[in-house]
Amino acid sequence: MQMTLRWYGSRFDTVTLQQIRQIPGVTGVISTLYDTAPGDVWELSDILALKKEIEDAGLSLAGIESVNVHDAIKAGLFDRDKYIDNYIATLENLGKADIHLVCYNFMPVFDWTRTELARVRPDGSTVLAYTQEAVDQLNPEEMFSSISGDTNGTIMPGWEPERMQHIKELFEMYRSVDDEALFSNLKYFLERIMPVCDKYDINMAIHPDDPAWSVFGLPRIIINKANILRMMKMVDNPHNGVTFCSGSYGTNLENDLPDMIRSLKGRIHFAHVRNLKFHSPTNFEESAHLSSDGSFDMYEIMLALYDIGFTGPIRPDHGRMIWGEVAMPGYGLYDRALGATYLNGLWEAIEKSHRK
Ligand code: CS2
Ligand code: MN
Repeated sequence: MQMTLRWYGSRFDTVTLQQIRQIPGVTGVISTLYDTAPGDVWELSDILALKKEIEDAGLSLAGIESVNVHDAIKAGLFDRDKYIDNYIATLENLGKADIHLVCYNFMPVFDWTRTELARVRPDGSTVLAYTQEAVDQLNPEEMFSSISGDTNGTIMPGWEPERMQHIKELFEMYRSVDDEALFSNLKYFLERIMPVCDKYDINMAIHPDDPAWSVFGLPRIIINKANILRMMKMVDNPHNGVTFCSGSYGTNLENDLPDMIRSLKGRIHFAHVRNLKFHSPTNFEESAHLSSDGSFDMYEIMLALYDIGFTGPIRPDHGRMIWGEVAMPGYGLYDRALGATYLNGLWEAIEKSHRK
């Protein structure tokens, strides 16, 4: 595996490439053109400039997170082909720039949903958290305003203010889209993009829905083993693969994470590894990565990745806010650096204990 960190680009991230370069064992970043909107064609020159900036700092651009999918594609609207053509043009430019990993998601309206961005833990750190009770009391249109005060002045991925202004229309767009329709819209999209992925050897890695159940009555399909295996089968091409995000699949305690990893052998192209601490099955917070700080056995997760021969990029996912850092919630430097170091330690121990 290759240890990486997510980086939003020098104009948007509080963390610098020079800082990332000093985290032992982190050799690359996962980045994006953060100022593009879903449906835009990414220019080759912009991609190459991003790549050069990263390489000049002594790191590699290990993949893109995310190339976001336009809602017309997810909702299966009449004009979806135009947006798929644009997506294909972006993939073509990424392929020309020698980039072979694209993370994306297929969640209607919202990307991940949290109800608190700065829950205070006993040690004084703050973390992202979720309670179903809070969601049940909220009108989806209020969701954004209820958390926007805690973003530390940053733009949260998937929660761009311009997008949130149109939230009513977005909900309207998905009114007749149920799980089956969403599956079939995903199949249509994948079938259209697979030829360009085959041509440039681009691994598409779908990110799970977070939390892994329906929120605000919206359909959600990338939530468990049965559904993800169905998706792998419905477009049976190795380029149709998965971002295995332990913190997202893990929101549903019925998901057996190591078992899911083993069942996806050969199709996991990217891994997000983080821990959650549950107070009840629908009240959880994003704890430190260490097993004992949360509810997951991180050793077993890393061992499962090792067992399937995982060689792709991996990254610590959301970190806590510690040591007075002010950054995009989940994306500060300090706790993600601790997470990367811990995961690297687990990996080293697993590798050495498997030496014949
Ligand atoms: C998130 C998402 O958990 C995560 O990694 O922060 O925003 C994720 O990057 C997207 O859903 C992937 O498209
Ligand atoms: Mn993730």
